[in-house]
Amino acid sequence: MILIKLGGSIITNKKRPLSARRNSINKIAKTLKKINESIIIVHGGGSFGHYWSVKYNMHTKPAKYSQKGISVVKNSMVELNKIVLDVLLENKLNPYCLPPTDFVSGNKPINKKIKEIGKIANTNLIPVTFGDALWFGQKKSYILSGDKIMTMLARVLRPRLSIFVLDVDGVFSDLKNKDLICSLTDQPLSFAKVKTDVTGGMKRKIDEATKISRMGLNVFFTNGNKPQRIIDAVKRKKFEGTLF
Ligand code: IP8
Repeated sequence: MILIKLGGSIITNKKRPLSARRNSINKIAKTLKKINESIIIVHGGGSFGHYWSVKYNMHTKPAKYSQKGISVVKNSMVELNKIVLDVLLENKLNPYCLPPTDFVSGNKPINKKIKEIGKIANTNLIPVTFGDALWFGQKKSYILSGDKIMTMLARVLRPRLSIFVLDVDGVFSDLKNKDLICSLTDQPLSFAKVKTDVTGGMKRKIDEATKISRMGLNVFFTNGNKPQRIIDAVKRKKFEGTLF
């Protein structure tokens, strides 16, 4: 089983609110068609969910955010999800839409439901889920990142490979020179102060990827603008990106 996170920066244009990168999604879908293993897809919010989360000042910490905000963020994620599902269908893949409310209660994963997702993936359907605004209980809500969903799913399903598909080649040791770290071992990293999105950008991804790799599982960051790299990694040909 291959677990794939399509980052918001690769499936949307983060510089333009509410604009999907249909071409990129299409190219990635064509690539996924070449994988002969069960796949689960998680996608991020990009210029849909993040745009509205910022407008309504909503974050990953459960709090009493605007009710309107919850609705609007959720609605935008459904819209983006529909675009992803449509492109997958156009490419004759069989997406099976699963909003995170299907397997998360409050902020706790429901393991029985996650096991079911594994079974669905084994029947030639591709479960597709996404980061979302979720009800937490006691009038609180929060933004659940797709990166966190990756960890929830990996813990129960133990995929052979978890791939984070990004808009950059992988993790850079130096942002200016773009020095790519090809292999990350368990060493503490320090982060440059860069502007991130509401769920924490690259740092969040690295945190979640580290958690998954500590479960004894392989995690790989790669550039979705070069989708062949996804296939090369899946087919164990070569890893062009950052391997955890
Ligand atoms: O882009 C966050 O998911 P992420 C989704 O995977 C929203 O962090 C609603 C902002």
